[in-house]
Amino acid sequence: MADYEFLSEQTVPDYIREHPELAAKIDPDTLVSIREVGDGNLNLVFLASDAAGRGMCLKQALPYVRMTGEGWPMTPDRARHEVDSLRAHHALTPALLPEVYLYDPQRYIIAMEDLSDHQVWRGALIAGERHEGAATAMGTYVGAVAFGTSLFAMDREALARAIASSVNPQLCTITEDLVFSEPVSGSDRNAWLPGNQPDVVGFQADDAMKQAMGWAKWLFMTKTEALIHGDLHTGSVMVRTPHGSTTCDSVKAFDSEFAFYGPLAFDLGALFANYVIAAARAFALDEDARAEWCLSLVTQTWAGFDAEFRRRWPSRLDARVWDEAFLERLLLTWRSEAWLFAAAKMSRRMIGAAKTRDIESLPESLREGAVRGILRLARRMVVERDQDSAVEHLTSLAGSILAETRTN
Ligand code: SR1
Ligand code: MG
Repeated sequence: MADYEFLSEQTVPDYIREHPELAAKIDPDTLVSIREVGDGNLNLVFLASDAAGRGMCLKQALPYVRMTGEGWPMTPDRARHEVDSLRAHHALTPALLPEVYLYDPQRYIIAMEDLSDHQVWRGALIAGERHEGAATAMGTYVGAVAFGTSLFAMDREALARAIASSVNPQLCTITEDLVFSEPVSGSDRNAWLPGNQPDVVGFQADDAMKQAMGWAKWLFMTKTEALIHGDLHTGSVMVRTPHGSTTCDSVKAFDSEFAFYGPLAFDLGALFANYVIAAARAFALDEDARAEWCLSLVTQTWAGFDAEFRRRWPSRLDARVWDEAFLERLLLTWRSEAWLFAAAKMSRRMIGAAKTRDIESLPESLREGAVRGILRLARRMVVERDQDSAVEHLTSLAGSILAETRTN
């Protein structure tokens, strides 16, 4: 039994009324719409709008995983990790995150900017839309976080306190199990199409893949580099374009309840993996030009990241030891680790729990080839990153494998 009250569409007006800082943003007496729109795996999400057209989002963490129900308890304190990271990241790149209005630690509710004039990027990608600028913006976001929440920018005491309060073991355990351990070693939560049985058997028998996932999990559990988002897939990004345009005028990362001080390249790898998944869908549908465009997002994100990190680099603390040669070596390390994390993130979505709609909404006959291609690509990536981790190499490898393995 939870010891706090869950929000409902009926109680949202009173909740706003009871909090003057919210009632100043939206009129609880003239609400014209209140909808529960949570479509993620974990939380309740309400969108409210008033007669003057003002909106607000109220997100509440449940004490269990919504995807499975009460049988999988999960700390609602994850909302604190989300709000702390949203605030820290917003301070670094205000345009790329929603504004937080209030955090209620008794009921684990975050009140924040309404983004209902945006779309979830994954949905837009599935619909075949283009949102130019979104991938670069996400690279900028990760670059700002990489620098601004790290030892390059933070006072030693403040950094230690930030690391301590970011420790998020329950959410990290989900990632450690679902992303790194279970796909390659087996779990009751895994599932795949009968036609992909040989692909999964090959994947799980691949010693290089197993070694790579062990390494990736170790990095994830030991590298305390920056306050990463922790779940930066295309369903954690909102995009908006002006009417008639395909160029974004707003891009926002959200849903950072998995945030903790972890390996920076995990966020890059999550983005890369989800671009590959979007490309696999497009190849499966014989939309080759679109698939190549999806793969070009990898290059755009890396370029945005690289540019933003380099832009901030001159203001680093202790340039005595962190010189230009260090910078180049660091960027190469992150690029190679991003390949590794991308391989983990793309294969978990094919084998493990919590799959992606990009692939699941394909007819089974097409899904089989898309899954085969992604698993084959992941196996190649964990090996090839040691030879050449250029992003162009990743996109050309992905293009040839995904085009070759598609089915019809
Ligand atoms: C039990 S949560 C399953 C997945 O949903 C989240 O979005 C994360 O990706 C997590 O692994
Ligand atoms: Mg999420």
